[in-house]
Amino acid sequence: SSLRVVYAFAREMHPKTTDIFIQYGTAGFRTKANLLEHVVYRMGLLAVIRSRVKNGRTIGIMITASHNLEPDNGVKLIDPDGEMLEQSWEAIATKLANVSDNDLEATTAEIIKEVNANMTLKTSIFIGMDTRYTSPRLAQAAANGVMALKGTPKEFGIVTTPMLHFFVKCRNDNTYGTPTEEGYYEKIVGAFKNIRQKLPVYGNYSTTLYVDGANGVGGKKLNIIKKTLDGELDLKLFNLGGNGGKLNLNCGADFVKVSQKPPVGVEHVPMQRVASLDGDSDRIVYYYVDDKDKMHLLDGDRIATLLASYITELLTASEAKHLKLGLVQTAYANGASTAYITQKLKVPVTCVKTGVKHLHHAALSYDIGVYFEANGHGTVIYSDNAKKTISKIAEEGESEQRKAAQLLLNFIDMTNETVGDAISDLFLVETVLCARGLDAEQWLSTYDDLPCRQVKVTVQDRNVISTADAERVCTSPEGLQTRIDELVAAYADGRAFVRPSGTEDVVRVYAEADTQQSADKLAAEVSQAVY
Ligand code: NG1
Ligand code: ZN
Repeated sequence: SSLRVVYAFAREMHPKTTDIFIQYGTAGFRTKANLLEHVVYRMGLLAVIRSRVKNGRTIGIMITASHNLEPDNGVKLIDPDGEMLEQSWEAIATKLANVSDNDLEATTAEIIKEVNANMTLKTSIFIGMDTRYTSPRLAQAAANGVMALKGTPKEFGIVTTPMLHFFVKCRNDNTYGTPTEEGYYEKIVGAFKNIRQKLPVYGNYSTTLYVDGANGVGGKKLNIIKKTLDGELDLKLFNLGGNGGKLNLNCGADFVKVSQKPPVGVEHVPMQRVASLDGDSDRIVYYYVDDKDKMHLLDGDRIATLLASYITELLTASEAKHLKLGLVQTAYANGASTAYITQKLKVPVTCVKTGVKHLHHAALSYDIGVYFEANGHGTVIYSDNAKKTISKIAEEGESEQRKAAQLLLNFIDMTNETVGDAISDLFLVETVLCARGLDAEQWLSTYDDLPCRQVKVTVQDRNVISTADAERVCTSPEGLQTRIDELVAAYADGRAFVRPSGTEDVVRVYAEADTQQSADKLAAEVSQAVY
């Protein structure tokens, strides 16, 4: 059969050259780039099967290893509404990725039967990639996989991860926007410009924003956007990938957040706010360096609280207060942020397991759900009911109400609701800072973060650690939680937890306490207990 030819082709072109088991984790498959070609080819096959189970709706394949260093790469699938691949398919993906070349044909046939895919349906698969030098070759392997099962690949070349999520969503729901890079700029940057016309710059807000592009794709795209801005924002871009700058190396959102240090490659002007993106531009954190050379971090928790409080303000002004707004965090959220949100903002908070799919899912239970990981991955999602209500007020409300609702509509348009998006989040943050006339120092002063420390511990088998209660409690190995409790009890404002990473072969330890010294010490002690 023609499929025979397909599998012979796979063996020739994208052979499985390793026996190392690979798992579809929190962010798809991720490992050294040279171990991935057969995996990506097979994800091309799986994307077509997935699309045919979804009535031929478009599926996305993104080639990226996000904040990891250059030698790594990865692949993940995007479901029709622009969300992460449905969890039950992760096991299917893992199975397909690990079978031998000899078993590929039979396993593919088995999967097709199991999921009941109608293989006669026409299907288009969107493929995007980040800036890694190994990405083009992997994107080609994905396209070959798609064509092998008679799907049509559409390659977008180098795009941010959230752009590809946006394109997939638009392709399957044209009311959301146009599935092109221009369509993305038109919607998101267009809404930002629109809102700037309504909210003049005032107070301590300055339109100058420095950006650390992590030597990845996000900075390059902001460079395109910069040319279309007309004084609304004066972007000064650093780490754009030139001058020997290496992807994510000592720069980017993950480096800044975890090391609590400013990135290399950025000119530091005291008190100047800087936005730091990660390698595929789905994370963003802010920071500034003060006149004593001390860095102050404004992370995902800060962004979440800023956005939630502004949306609450607009909801009140538009008299749509009955819409329920809630915030979703993980155990990594700084305790001070959670206290501020619940006690000062009076916004309900849900805590879920690490991984965007869990946050997104929990956010769906609110009319308006703001979700952010402390590392800067997050967005806001609005229910149909919320959108309808706000649109109605924007048309029919009293003058003041109408104005607030119209701002809210612009705010919604500026948001990439499919997934956390550094570029979209950047425009959202800049809008709120401008609306409130804030500089970075004032933004920081809304509450004081508890000093914290995050470290990695390498153990023989990270999966011996199991957790419960949104990863805040360790259920095995026996005795570990008791030990952690004992250690924590010795510190004022102490809190600590451990969990196995879903993307690296390590156990992560997080600790916070009343001073940096204590947080560091507690993290070290808990690491010792894990070891
Ligand atoms: P793991 O490696 O499971 O901790 C990391 C991040 C997640 C998420 C994923 C996907 C932390 C502590 N963990 O997961 O939040 O962003 O990568 O990129 O930041
Ligand atoms: Zn990323």
